[in-house]
Amino acid sequence: PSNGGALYPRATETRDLRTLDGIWSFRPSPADPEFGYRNGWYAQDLEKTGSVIHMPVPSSYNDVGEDASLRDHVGLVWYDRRFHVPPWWQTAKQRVWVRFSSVHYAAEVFVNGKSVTYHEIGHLPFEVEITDVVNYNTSNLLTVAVDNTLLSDTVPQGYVKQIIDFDKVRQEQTYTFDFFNYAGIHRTVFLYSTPQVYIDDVIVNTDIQGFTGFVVYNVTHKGPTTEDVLCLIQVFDKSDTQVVASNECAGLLEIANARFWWPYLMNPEPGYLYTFRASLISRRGDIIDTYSQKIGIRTVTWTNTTIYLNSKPLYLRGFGMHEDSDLRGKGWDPVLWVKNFNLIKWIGANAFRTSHYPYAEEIYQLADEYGIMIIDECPSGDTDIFTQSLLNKHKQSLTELIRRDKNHPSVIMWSISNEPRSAKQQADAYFAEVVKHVKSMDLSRPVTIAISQYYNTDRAGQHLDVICFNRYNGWYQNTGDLNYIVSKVVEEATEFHRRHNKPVIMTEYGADTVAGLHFIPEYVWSEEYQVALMSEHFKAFDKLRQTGFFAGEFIWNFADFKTAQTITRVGGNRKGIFTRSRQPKASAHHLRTRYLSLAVAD
Ligand code: GCB
Repeated sequence: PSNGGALYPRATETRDLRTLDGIWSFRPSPADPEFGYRNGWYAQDLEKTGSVIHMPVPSSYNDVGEDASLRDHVGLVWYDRRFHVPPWWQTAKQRVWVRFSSVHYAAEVFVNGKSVTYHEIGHLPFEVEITDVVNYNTSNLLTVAVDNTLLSDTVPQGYVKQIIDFDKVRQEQTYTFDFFNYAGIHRTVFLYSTPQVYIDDVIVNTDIQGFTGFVVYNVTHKGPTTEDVLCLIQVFDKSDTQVVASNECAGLLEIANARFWWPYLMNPEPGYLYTFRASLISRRGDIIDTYSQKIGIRTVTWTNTTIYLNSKPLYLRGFGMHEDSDLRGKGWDPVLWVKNFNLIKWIGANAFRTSHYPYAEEIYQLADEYGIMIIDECPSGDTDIFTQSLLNKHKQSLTELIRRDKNHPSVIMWSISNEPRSAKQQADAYFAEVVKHVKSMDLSRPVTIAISQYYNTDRAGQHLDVICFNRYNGWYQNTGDLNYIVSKVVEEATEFHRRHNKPVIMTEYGADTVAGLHFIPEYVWSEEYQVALMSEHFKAFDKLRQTGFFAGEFIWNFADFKTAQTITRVGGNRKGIFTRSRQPKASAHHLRTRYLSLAVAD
């Protein structure tokens, strides 16, 4: 695993950048995982060791073919492509890096036949320096072996069974979460350069007093130095005017009459961002390295009833989402996500949860720009068996998540799990430890779990700052009956607050709905039923809002998404208020009316 600062790769005056996205060669491995290794698939072009298919990067590989065996493949697949490193990178003594923004689930990377890194846990970036193994005068071979197998000690967990069918052996993968276990090189692959001495990390925290914004920062560097390295820190406003500067590599900046980062619709100018530019300077005054990123000045605070942004009480209105779309599965797609954000704004939401894993970094950058708040969830899914090895990986996923997302103003809360079996005895010590780990890295944001166990059996809530809960009244409970919803939702939220004395959010409720299916009176799976079920929840939320401890509502889900095949899903989970192609169901219009009216009250 990488141990660097995980800065998002950017080209600057001192750094170059190119992407390795495009069409790669691809071949699934036979069931024997050693087969490709024994036959040297990592050391020659895949094209030369057998037949290949074309595979787009970034994308999940599952849905681009016509073959169920590719969609349902369990185990290793191999990817490769060639790339050139510009010779001037060598002349300029640049270090050469390759960075994978996400490969699900595990990846071993080879350059010119040499193993250069291994990374486990999807949805998180990893980078490795490859200066010593690349050629400048000829092309280089980049090979990636990807394994989608989920076991009892992977994050998320899954189970694999060996199936013997006459003379054939195959693996069958099952898992407890319902979204499809898409796999492959899911996000952009970057080839980039840095100087020998380079900025490794930038950590920014912000505070507000009156009209003044404070930026507490720390810029760290790596690489051999014979003399002290100085820093030049500059902050620019939106019109590129420098508002403050410093020569300290770590310190406190004060911005008088600062523009603060506000959530969408809470302020006429939400998502105000400054540019924070850090440069390393030699004693002679030369610029050694420069890196820029956007920052927002805002505070997140919380009490036992309320979450505040810039000292204003927050009421979160949004949804759980997925990285999911036709053909590309979980592949990063700017078209999809600009559309998603336009729909989020259209509907008047101010937040979403990155259920149930960290999303592409570009999505957080867009959320920063638009003022959309994020509950940032680590890779998680219904943790069932609490072992030490799982705990270690769970902590590792949070280390990598916080390292990646710590500077985003949009990230206002960490979700350390979705629907763990938190009624189990071991869940208590397990989550105490996970929360302690998060707090050792970041004290500036509250920690939560989307709880599915009932308040009288859950053991994780006591360790959290904010209680989130998921419940499907009128769907999985009392199917087809809307009468219990108001009382059940009010009771559950009230009891969670009474026991823990913390703000409470409903992070999931909803009903599967086939777009175009209509029934009067409302009947399960119809658009009318989804709307009616929402109306009952709205009544409950309005009652709860008067209690003072209820901090938000998130419908499940933003859009329909793919699941494993079961008889409870029609082509996937249909709880979206948008279809998978992002067209509104009646529920989207219904939600819009509510969210826009809530926005007026902000
Ligand atoms: C849940 C899970 C979510 C599922 C949802 C459902 O509780 O958190 O991942 O998709 O229920 O629709 O069953």
